[in-house]
Amino acid sequence: HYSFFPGRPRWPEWRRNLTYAFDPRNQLSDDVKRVFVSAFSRWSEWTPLTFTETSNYFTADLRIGFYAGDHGDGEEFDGVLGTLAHAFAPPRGLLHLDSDETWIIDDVFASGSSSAMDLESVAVHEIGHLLGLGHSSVEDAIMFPTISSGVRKVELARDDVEGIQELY
Ligand code: TQI
Ligand code: ZN
Ligand code: ZN
Repeated sequence: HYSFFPGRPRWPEWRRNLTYAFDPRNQLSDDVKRVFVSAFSRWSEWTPLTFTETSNYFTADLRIGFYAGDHGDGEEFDGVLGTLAHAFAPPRGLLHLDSDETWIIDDVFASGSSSAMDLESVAVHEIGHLLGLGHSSVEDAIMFPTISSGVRKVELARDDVEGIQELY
């Protein structure tokens, strides 16, 4: 079953058209940006929320970046595997990914590394946190707190949909 963060934080009614931006220092490819378009659309399909990319990183509601090790928010990354990414509950809007991971952006590269992680799978999970979902005890749920390397799990389960619809 789904859960929320303590105090049930969520984006308020007047902030339902959310903007997102990528840290300009990362110089991300269009392929990476397309993964996020897809990941966001999986949540907007079931909620009144919309997600639009903006080039202004500083004014965006949601800020996405790839960093290694200690990157200044007190939650440091740990190299390959272990922590892959983290996101903060509303209204902070930060989604960080560990740049030391081998990220699978495109199925073509999926067989390359035994520790590669599917970027969209992790992005869909972290966006759930950005919107206010905690972890779920349902194994098929996107918000279940385990994923294996190389596995692609991007479809919201009924449990994820019920959780997000209770919040929005
Ligand atoms: N990062 C953890 C996560 O996103 C960070 C975390 C731990 C956390 N406890 C939390 C975030 C409580 C919010 C609330 O769950 S992770 C998975 C999963 C991670 C884990 O790198 O371990 C995914 C990132 F669910 F598969 F285990 C993405 Cl999909
Ligand atoms: Zn961080
Ligand atoms: Zn999580």
